[in-house]
Amino acid sequence: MKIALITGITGQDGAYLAEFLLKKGYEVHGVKRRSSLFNTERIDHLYHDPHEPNVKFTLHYGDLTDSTNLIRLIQEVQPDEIYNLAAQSHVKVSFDTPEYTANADGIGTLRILEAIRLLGLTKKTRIYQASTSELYGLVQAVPQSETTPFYPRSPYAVAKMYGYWIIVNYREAYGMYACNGILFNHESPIRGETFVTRKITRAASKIALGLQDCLYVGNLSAQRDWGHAKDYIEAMWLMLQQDKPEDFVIATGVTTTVRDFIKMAFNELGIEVEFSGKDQYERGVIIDIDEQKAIEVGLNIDNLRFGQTVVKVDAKYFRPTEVDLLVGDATKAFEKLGWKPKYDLQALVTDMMASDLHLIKKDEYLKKGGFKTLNYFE
Ligand code: NDP
Ligand code: GDR
Repeated sequence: MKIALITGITGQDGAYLAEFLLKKGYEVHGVKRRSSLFNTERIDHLYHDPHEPNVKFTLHYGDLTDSTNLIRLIQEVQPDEIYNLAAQSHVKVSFDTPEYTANADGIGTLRILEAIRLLGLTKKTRIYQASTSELYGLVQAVPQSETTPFYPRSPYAVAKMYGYWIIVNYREAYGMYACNGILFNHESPIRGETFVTRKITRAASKIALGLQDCLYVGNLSAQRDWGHAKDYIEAMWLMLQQDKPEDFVIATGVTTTVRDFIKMAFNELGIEVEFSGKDQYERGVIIDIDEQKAIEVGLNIDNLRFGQTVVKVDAKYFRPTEVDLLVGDATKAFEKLGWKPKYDLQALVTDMMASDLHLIKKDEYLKKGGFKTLNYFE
């Protein structure tokens, strides 16, 4: 039985990957930061009381900023594979916490590599590094592939650039099986709520149910290559099963603006939104309602009216430096890994909208019944 150690287990990708590896028969260990709340909602369904026999899923307290903790953990677990998914992963937040982001996302990667080396595990332990399309930053060429030059545009991307190159360096210097997955944006129903796709699917559901007036966003013209996280975690695993370690771009090859993502999300509810105006003054307005579809998904159409402004721009969401256009060329992964995404953008939006509409209806139902929901701060 193979043993995997996942950092960032409580995050979107960590949760999907843990489930995937357990299904493959792995013993899975996860590194979890101490927090004042459990913060295990994404992995609760995988957890078993450690007193039960044959438990295959174990959580350990740890942090990528703590070398001794990582050394001790890796020594204890003796993993065959490490998936380094932990990171301060929010690009906008990295402008507010640049030093911490560099420490966790950049030096954190080095700490894991050094732990493997110090423990004499360079020939045993394979490592996957969560690299990112943010490395491409300021557009040099499209579509972006493994050979496109990097030009990072945020403290997050600069920290990840260090992570990328230290992986390459340790592979070359010490013969370690270490690879970078240069993953383009991937989303899901369990995506963090402050990333733009999830912010949109939650807001569209709330607006349609009459619980929120308007969605405030930043740059509507940014273009992203959005895939489904369930497809992307499979590529991570495939990268560690090859004869030799290599870096791979993982992407769908299709790019879409934030504006069009919003339209698609509202469309799932039978609501057509049109945009007009420029820059900070751009607005999204309801221009049509497919009443039959709206009723089918459980909306009260009295909550909605033509001409209602449902999207506004708030400059506070603009970034000091933006990444305008990402679209990936994953030909190498298609050919060498045999990887292929199962979800296209429409299937992703449908999945996320169905899930958020359900969650928000459930929340409302509980509130009406007098029960306090988990969203204390709403
Ligand atoms: P999330 O933000 O959902 O999860 C990040 C995880 O890292 C969480 O478990 C978080 O813990 C943990 N973490 C943060 N800081 C530390 C630290 N100092 N020590 C230990 N753990 C820490 O990210 P995703 O699942 O979306 O992404 C996974 C990885 O892939 C990240 O490295 C991200 O940068 C990268 N990536 C993501 C892409 C995407 O589109 N999703 C695309 C390309 C790369 P906690 O729950 O306590 O906050
Ligand atoms: P990104 O994802 O920065 O690409 O990083 P995010 O969803 O935050 O932004 C995508 C694009 O949407 C624009 N945008 C907004 N973004 C947010 N969060 N909130 C808004 O209100 C908003 N309005 C417009 C952004 O400016 C941007 O252009 C994600 C993370 O998962 C990284 O960890 C990962 O490395 C990259 O994807 C690939």
